[in-house]
Amino acid sequence: SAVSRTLILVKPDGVRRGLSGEVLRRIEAKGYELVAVELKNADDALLAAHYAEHEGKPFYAPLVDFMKSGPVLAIVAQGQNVIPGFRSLAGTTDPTTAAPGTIRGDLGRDWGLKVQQNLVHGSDSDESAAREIALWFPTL
Ligand code: DAT
Ligand code: MG
Repeated sequence: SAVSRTLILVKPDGVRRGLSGEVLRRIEAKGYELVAVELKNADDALLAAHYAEHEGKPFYAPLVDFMKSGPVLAIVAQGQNVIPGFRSLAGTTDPTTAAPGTIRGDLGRDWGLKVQQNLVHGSDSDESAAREIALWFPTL
């Protein structure tokens, strides 16, 4: 299989809690290569495009508001099977039940808020990765 790239975000909760380095450490410890890393303040247009698949869902508006609540660390990582590989490192969506050993399982929890603040995003397919990398890193 070919080397691929994925778009990873340390969400505002992760940046606020000082976990950017811990997420980068886990990506690198797994053996993935960092291609681009940049702290960004996402705007409505970027987030509407990034989360287009979720438009209309009840958590969509609070999710976009949360993603604008502070800076996001945007990362492009590269390696064999990095797309499913990073999803595996991240753990399942709900941090309460994400497996121990994963980023969300070890470091995330339910804070009783309107949206799941689960520390990281990772692209879920080749198509999503290409689309999301173009959105977050248009010059890459
Ligand atoms: P993932 O981030 O695991 O790919 P997703 O793409 O289904 O999950 O959803 C995007 C984000 O939206 C997710 O990271 C947290 C939030 N979210 C998803 N489902 C939710 C729900 N039922 N209630 C609140 N927030 C939710
Ligand atoms: Mg997703």
